[in-house]
Amino acid sequence: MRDAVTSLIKNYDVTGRYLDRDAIDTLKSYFDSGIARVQAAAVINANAAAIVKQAASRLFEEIPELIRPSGNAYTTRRYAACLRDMDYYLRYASYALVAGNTDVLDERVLLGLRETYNSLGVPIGPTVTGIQIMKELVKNQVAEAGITNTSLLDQPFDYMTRELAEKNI
Ligand SMILES: CCC1=C(C)/C(=C/C2=NC(=C\c3[nH]c(/C=C4\NC(=O)[C@H](C)[C@H]4CC)c(C)c3CCC(=O)O)/C(CCC(=O)O)=C2C)NC1=O
Repeated sequence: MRDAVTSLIKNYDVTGRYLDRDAIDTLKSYFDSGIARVQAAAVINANAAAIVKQAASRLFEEIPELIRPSGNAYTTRRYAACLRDMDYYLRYASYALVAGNTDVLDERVLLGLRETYNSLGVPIGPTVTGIQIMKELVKNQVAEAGITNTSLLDQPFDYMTRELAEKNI
């Protein structure tokens, strides 16, 4: 599992280079955004349960078929599995946000996920919608907490949706 710093060092070490201008710029921008990343992670932590609950109810409002008898989130067990999955996406997004790197998402979340979803008939499109709804809710809450740099939040959520959606083709 890597973060912005360790992945940069690895790239330079492979070719035995000192940290050049580009490396310094990358590091500087990571450290400059560090406080905002940590503050946003704290907002997520303080509101995680509410964010998941709100995002799920918006998702089921937008796509009510999911919780109808033929839907994948129908039955209490599957409904709970769906909310648990959303909670996973939110929690790992907060890790990737602090790390400034999506490696943790590849390693812990996305590896083999699509195959699992396909074999269980969990629909990818609505999952992507659920992740995007959480991103919006988080960005709003983070902005309300006075953190202006909310675009930092795009990367982890967009990465998960891109990886899930793209490979579904
Ligand atoms: C930390 C990394 C991690 C992830 C991401 C993960 C996902 C994950 N979701 C699963 C199931 C599931 N996932 C869903 C999710 C949904 N159904 C819908 O219609 C919605 C679109 C969506 C919620 C947004 C459902 C309903 C199941 C149960 C499916 C079944 O058993 O039939 C399963 C199968 C095993 C199980 O039920 O626990 C896995 C492995 N597990 C992990 O360890």
